[in-house]
Amino acid sequence: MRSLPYFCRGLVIRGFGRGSKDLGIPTANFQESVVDSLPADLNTGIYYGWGCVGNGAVHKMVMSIGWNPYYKNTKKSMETHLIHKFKEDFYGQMLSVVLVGYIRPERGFSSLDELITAIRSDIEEAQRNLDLPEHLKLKEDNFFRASLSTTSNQIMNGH
Ligand code: ADP
Ligand code: RBF
Ligand code: MG
Repeated sequence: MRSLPYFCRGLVIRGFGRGSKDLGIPTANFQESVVDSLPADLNTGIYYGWGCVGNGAVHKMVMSIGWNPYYKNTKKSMETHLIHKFKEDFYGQMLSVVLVGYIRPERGFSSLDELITAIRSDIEEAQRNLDLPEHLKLKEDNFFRASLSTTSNQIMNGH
């Protein structure tokens, strides 16, 4: 996909409150302006990449972009699951991510169990792919170290 790798950052807002966290798969939802800024050629679907909260460590992540057909959302969202156990929630904080690879389109499922099984397999695929040297180097990208006091646009123009 032409737009990859795609760098973006924005604030974490409250999501749909469906208890993804209770399922063991919390997803940090991006503020609307981040969703609205997506390039037109970046398809909806499931991606993997790297992400960090504030100035914290960079972790592997999986992201769902779109309307969650299983729930038939009317609002497009970008939901990031960081593959790391956090001690606390980070609503209102700055989340920085780079989308590195595409896994699959979003789809509907006939049960919540099937959705969770699919997400677990996405996580495994992300774990494996991100260990490849060409993907590991993005973890060290200056994007994750740039001062957060600079506006995100100024930073992203560097890419
Ligand atoms: P919501 O519907 O508000 O998005 P979730 O159940 O999806 O609620 O939980 C998401 C929240 O959980 C995030 O906004 C973040 O504050 C917190 N969180 C804790 N650990 C993680 C993680 N590993 N990945 C993403 N979010 C996490
Ligand atoms: N929602 C869907 O409706 N269809 C999907 O194929 C789908 N895939 C997902 C893959 C990943 C890696 C993640 C993190 C979320 C996905 N979601 C999908 C979104 C999911 O429905 C949402 O996070 C729910 O809140 C989980 O209960
Ligand atoms: Mg969420």
